[in-house]
Amino acid sequence: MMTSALPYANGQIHIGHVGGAYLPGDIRARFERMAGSDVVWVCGSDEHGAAITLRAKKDGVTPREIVDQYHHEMQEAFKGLDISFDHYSRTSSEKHHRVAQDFFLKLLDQGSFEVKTEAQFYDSEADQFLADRYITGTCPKCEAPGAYGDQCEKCGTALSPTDLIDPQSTLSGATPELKDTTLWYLPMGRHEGWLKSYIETGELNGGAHHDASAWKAHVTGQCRSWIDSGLQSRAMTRDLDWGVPVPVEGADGKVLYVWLDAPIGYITSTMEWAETSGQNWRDWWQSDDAELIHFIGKDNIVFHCLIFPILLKEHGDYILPTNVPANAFMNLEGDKISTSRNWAVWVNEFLAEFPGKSDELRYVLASIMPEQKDSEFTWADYRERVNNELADVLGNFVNRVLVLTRKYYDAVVPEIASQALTAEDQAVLATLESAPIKIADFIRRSRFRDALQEAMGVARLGNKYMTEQEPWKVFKTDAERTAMIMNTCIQVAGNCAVLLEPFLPQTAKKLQTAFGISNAAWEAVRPDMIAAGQKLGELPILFEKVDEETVAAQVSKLESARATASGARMDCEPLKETMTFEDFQKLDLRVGEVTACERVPKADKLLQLTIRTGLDERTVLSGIAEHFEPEEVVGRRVTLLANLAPRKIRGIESQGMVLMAETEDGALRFVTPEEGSSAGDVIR
Ligand code: B3M
Ligand code: ZN
Repeated sequence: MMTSALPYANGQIHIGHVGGAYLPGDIRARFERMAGSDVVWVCGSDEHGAAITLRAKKDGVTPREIVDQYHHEMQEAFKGLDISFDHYSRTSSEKHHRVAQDFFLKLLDQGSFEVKTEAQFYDSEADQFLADRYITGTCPKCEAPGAYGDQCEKCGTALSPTDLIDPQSTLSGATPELKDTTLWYLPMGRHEGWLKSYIETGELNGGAHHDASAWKAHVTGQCRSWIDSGLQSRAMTRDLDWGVPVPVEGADGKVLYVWLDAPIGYITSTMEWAETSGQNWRDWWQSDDAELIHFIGKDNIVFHCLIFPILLKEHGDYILPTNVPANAFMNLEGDKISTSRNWAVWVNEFLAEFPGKSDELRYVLASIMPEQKDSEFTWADYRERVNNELADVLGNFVNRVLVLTRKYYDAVVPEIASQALTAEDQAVLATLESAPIKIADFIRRSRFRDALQEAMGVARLGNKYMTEQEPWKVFKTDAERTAMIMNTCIQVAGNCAVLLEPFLPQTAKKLQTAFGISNAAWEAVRPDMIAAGQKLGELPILFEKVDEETVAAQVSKLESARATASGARMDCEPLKETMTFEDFQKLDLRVGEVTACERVPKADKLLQLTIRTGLDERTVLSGIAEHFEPEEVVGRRVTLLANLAPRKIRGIESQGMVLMAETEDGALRFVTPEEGSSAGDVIR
C-alpha cells in the first residue's frame, strides 16, 4: 500500500510537489507493477483546512469553488506528467466525511481523546477562532517569525496557537483575544513508549517489525526530536465551518482538524479504488501481510510518522506505516519555491509551453530529487541534462542502433554465430545481468537518483561500447564480429526500454514499440532479450535539444512573475549604482513654495518657476511644460534640490531642481511635502 501526500486543493502543482511526493511514488509504483508486486498507490485532493479557506477569502469565492477548481487542475498536472495513481480521491466527498467521522467516533467511544473547554485565540473582528494558518507569530523554538498555529515551517516544530510569541490573526491582522471553547485533544504523551520503539526499533502491531534502519536519517531524526521535546496533546477539532463536521451532539460549528481527516483520506481513497476494482480495501490497510509506505515532503513527517500512527494504533484495526521516505525541499534558481511570490515552475504551464516533454521534466526532477537534503532546479541544469544526457547519450545511442541495424540488416536483428565473446562483450552483457538488480534495490530503498543513474549507465555503456567497437569499420571485413557487436547493442537498447520505464514512461513506450517489446516485466531484462530475426521499428529523434534562449526566457519569466507577485512593476528602471550615506549627505533638499510660474519663450518643455526657499527666492527651470499649465503650478509646495550647481538654460540661470515622479504611463507628478511643512524646511 502506497500513498502520496494529498495536495492542498488551493493552487497549482509545481515541480517541488512533483519532486517531493509524487515522482518518487510514481517511480516506485511503476517499478513494483513491472516486478509483478501487489501494489496500490492512492492519493487525492486535500480540500479542508486553513490553506483552502484563506485562499477562498483572498479570491473572494467560496471554499467549494476553490477546491473544485484546483481538484481538477491538479489532476490535469498529474495526468500530464504520467503520475499514475491507482486512484485519486478528494476529502470533501460525502464518503470521506463518513469514513472520517466513523474513525473519529470509534476513538471517541474508546476514550482516545481528552475533551477540554479552554481559552483559545479568537478574532472578534473576523468572528472566528484562530488556529493553524489563521494565526501567526514568532516560533518559540527557533524564534522565526511567521510560524503558524500548528507548525513552524522553518524548524518543523509542532505548535499550538498559545505557544506563539506575539500572535496575530492572519484574517484581520488584529492581536487575538482569548475565548473559551471545547476541543477534543489527542493526548500524544500517552503514546510515547510504543512510538519510541516504533521509530527506533521498528516495532509494529503484534510483534512484527519494520526495518527501522531503512528509514531515512532525517525522518527518524525529526521524529526523535519531536518525541524528546515532549509529545504535547494536540487538538483534533477546530472551530470552523469548512471541514468534516465533528459528529457529536452540540458540536455545531466544529470540524475535524485537517491533519486528522486528511490522512484518513488515504483510506477513503483505497475504499473507492477497491469498490471499482473488486478488491477488498482491508487487505491493504488491515492485513499484517500488507506494507504501508507514505511518500511525502519533510514538512509532513510528524503528521505521518507520529500523529497518524497514533490514530491508526488507537483505532486498532489498522497496520502502521512501514516506511515514510520523506523527501526534502526542491529550490528554484537560488530561491525557495513560493506560491505567494509566484516563484515556481508550474506543471500545467510547463506542459503547455513544452508539449510532449513530460519525460524531460521527469528525468531532471528524478536526477535532482531532494532525497536526503534540499536540492536546486535551474533551467541551465535542465538544459544540460536534456542535451548532454538524454539527447547525447540515450537518444544518440538508440538512434545509432536503429540506423545501423536498418543499414546493415534491413532492420532485422542479426543472428550471432557461436563465437568467442570479447572482454568488452562480456562486460556489457554482465551489466545487463546486474543492472536490473541494482536498480530494483535502489528504487526499493527510495534512492531514485542512484536508480536512474544506474539505468542511464546502461545506455552510457552501450554508447561507449558502440563507439569503441566501431561496427561501421568492422562491417567491411568481419560480418560475424559486426553481427555480435550490433546484436549486443540491440540487447542494450532493448533493455534500456524496460529499465527506464519507471522514470521515462513516454520514452519507454516509444522504445518498446521500436524493439517489439510489450507489457515488459522487470524480469524480462536480460542479455538475450531481443530475439534474432525480429524486425526493429523506426524512431524519430527522441529528445530535442534545449537552446540557451529557452533557458533565458524561462528565467526572465520567473523574474517578472516574482516581480508582479511582489507588486513590483515591470517597467521599473533598474536600480542605479549604490551610493554611500556620505553621498546622500551632500544633497540639500528643501521644501519650496512656488510663488510665480511662466512659460519660457521658444522652449516647449520648460516652465520658469519662482520658488521661495526659506533662504531666498530663486528661479528654477523645470521640464514640465507638457504636463502642467503655469497656473496649476503656482502655490504648490515642492521638493527642491537646493544645492545643485546653477545652470544657464536658454539664457536663464536655473538654481536648483524640482523633484518629479514619472508614472508608469510617463506622466509627471510633483513630489509634494506633506501638509504642514513650509518653505525652508530641510528634508532629511
Ligand atoms: N495537504 C500537504 C501539505 O502539507 C498536505 C498533505 C496531507 S497528506 C494526508 O502541503
Ligand atoms: Zn521554529
